[in-house]
Amino acid sequence: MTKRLGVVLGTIFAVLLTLAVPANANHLPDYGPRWVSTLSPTWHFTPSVPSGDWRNRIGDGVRQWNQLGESLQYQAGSDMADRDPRNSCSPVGTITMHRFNIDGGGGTVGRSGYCEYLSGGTGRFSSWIIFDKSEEWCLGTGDCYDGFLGTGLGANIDLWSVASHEWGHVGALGHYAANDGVCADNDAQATMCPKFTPGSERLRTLEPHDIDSFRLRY
Ligand SMILES: [Ca+2]
Ligand SMILES: [Ca+2]
Ligand SMILES: [Zn+2]
Repeated sequence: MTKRLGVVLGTIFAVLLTLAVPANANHLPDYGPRWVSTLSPTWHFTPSVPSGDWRNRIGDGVRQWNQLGESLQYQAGSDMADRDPRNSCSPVGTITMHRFNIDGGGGTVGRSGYCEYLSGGTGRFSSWIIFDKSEEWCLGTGDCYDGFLGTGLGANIDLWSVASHEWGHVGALGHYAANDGVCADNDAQATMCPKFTPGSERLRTLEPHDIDSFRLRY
């Protein structure tokens, strides 16, 4: 079977939102092909992801989607060798977790991508998530420091939030527009908004628009 690397578009930026313009919320656009041939893909850490809080928060992220009870259910698998997933596809039906520098502190904090079938199957072939090792990650489940990045200011990029968001991309969900009403920086901010405020924990749990969009697909 043949396959190809998807375009890398799944990026979440950690910057303060500007004034959000209320708008009618829309269902999310696709981010690459949906899972079709494999609705029980397995996900795998690589040695680049430390044990403990790192792995627990990534697990918290995938749980948000699994607990919706739809046909797509991610299954935990054993560790796989690390590599740069942007250069080659992992085996069919697998999703790999990576942690390395993307662009230094700030800017992009996480990224997701995929491979898709070109023949011998339909839809998404495999997928991956990279977390930027250079961020001041907040690894717990409580309140993260509210403030901008800076030396000694404290950890303000919420790993659980970023994990929930990137897992949405693994499920082929794209972004809302930054000025969509569901992306206002408040307690109802949707997980699949493209930006969030450092120190915010608002993307951890899914909002109705995220849920509806996932259910439309699976
Ligand atoms: Ca970064
Ligand atoms: Ca906070
Ligand atoms: Zn994103």
